[in-house]
Amino acid sequence: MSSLLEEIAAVLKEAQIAFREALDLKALENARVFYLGSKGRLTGLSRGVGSLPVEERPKAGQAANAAQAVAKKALDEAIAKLETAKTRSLGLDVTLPGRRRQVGRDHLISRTMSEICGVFEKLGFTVVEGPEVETDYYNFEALNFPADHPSRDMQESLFVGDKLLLRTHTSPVQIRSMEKLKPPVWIIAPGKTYRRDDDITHSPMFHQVEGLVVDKNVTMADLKGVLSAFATAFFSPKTAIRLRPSFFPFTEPSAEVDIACVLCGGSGCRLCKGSGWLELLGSGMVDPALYKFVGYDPQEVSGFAFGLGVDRAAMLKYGLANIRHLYEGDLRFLEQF
Ligand code: FA5
Repeated sequence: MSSLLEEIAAVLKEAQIAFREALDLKALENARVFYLGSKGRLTGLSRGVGSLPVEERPKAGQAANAAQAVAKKALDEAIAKLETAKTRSLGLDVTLPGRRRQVGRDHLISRTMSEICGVFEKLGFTVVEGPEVETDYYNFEALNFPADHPSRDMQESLFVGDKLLLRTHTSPVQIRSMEKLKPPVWIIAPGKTYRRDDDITHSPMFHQVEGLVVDKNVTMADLKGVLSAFATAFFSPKTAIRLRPSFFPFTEPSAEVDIACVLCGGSGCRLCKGSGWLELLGSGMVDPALYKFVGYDPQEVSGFAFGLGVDRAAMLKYGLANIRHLYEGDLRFLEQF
């Protein structure tokens, strides 16, 4: 038996040295398999206890178990030591350049959209949404467009099927909202819109924010008050607006709304072509003809609506010369905002 005990002691010593001196985790794993694996040397010696005479087994068994425990402890210490060294060596290279984290941000259009919606939400409007693929009924018919209106032409609007098109404005959401809600209605509807347009101030895909108020005793003064509050909050406290007579099939009377030129403040410059004003949006009092499509009583309620070009608002506020900058995905441009 003494020879087995001596052998256990010797192999344990060897194992401790091997573990301590292993240069990396791979070498350490090889040493573990060699001494403590199922066919390892210390494991083998422990099994050898079974072949001793019965009376010798307890002592030898104890010694074998103790040796395995000591070896296991030495192994754990060696693993911890190598892992600490590995982490340290990773963290210690002070010559490596720092890694700059890419921080994302909202695209200028998303930001402008949130700013616009934020102002109207403060004025008591609720944000709603409508589909971008729209039926002829919601995009034109229920908005009182005559059958021969040029924008109903295949050449003007982007049709995707029979009487199905990419909405040309956010105004269909007026009808969809009135169908769902009972007055008072105070909603805004932001979203993408599509037209066969393409020049430096017009894009085939652009964004609008629709506004609709239907309530008791609503007048054009309310329309002007709300849009004036918007212009001062969104552009600058001094920004004036003016209403110019216009025509839309779904509002009567209708008005284009201009803001005082953001560059010259109204005195006239190249941007406003000397007029002192810049066109911002279309608006008007809801034509009572629409109420018959949604079951409202025109004797009971009145309202106003407006449709604001988000891209245009961004161009005016941030001084952009070409609408295409918004859609080219050039970070050198986008990162400025
Ligand atoms: C309309 O779309 C009406 N639905 C607005 C409206 C709503 C009137 C409610 C009355 C009541 P208009 O076609 O003028 O109107 O477009 C509104 C705004 O969208 C324009 O002032 C302009 O800022 C923007 N816009 C129009 N076409 C484009 C385009 N291709 N690219 C970028 N912006 C555009």
